[in-house]
Amino acid sequence: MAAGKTASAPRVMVLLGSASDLPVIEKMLPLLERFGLTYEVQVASAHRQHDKLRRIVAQADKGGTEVFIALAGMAAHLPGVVASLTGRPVIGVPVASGPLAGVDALLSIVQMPPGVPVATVAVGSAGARNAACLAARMIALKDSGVAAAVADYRRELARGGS
Ligand code: RP5
Repeated sequence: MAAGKTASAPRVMVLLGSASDLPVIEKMLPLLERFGLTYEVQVASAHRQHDKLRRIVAQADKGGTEVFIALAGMAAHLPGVVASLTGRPVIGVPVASGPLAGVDALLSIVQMPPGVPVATVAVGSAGARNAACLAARMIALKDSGVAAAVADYRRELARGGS
């Protein structure tokens, strides 16, 4: 669906609870590209499309996807359900889509039970960008090319970039 996608499993799988969450990843996708990471974006609600979600995660897991990023608003069970379906790292991004402005999603995503972790970032687009940075830092542990791209980005921030 998105640029950066490859024929095999993407290195980063980005899952959205709803197509209405798409604007939140606008600034995240160019970052994944900057870090040289292949990715795929899929909409798969934990509540409305449970079977589809299971299939996507199983296929990505089998294909070698290294990190999952899951965004959701309101009750926001998506990141936690993804973490229950894979042993790979899951980063959760709370979306401010309901009357509680993302506090609901933040608390839902961060409060995982022991043994099923979700690395939770800030609400909204800033959190989504950090999800890309965190995924890159994880993958950089074993990939010097990605590590170099992360270092380059950090140098840019130090020069006053954003
Ligand atoms: C969540 O409910 C989604 O992640 C979205 O943020 C919110 C509203 O979804 P829609 O009603 O717009 O599909 O599951």
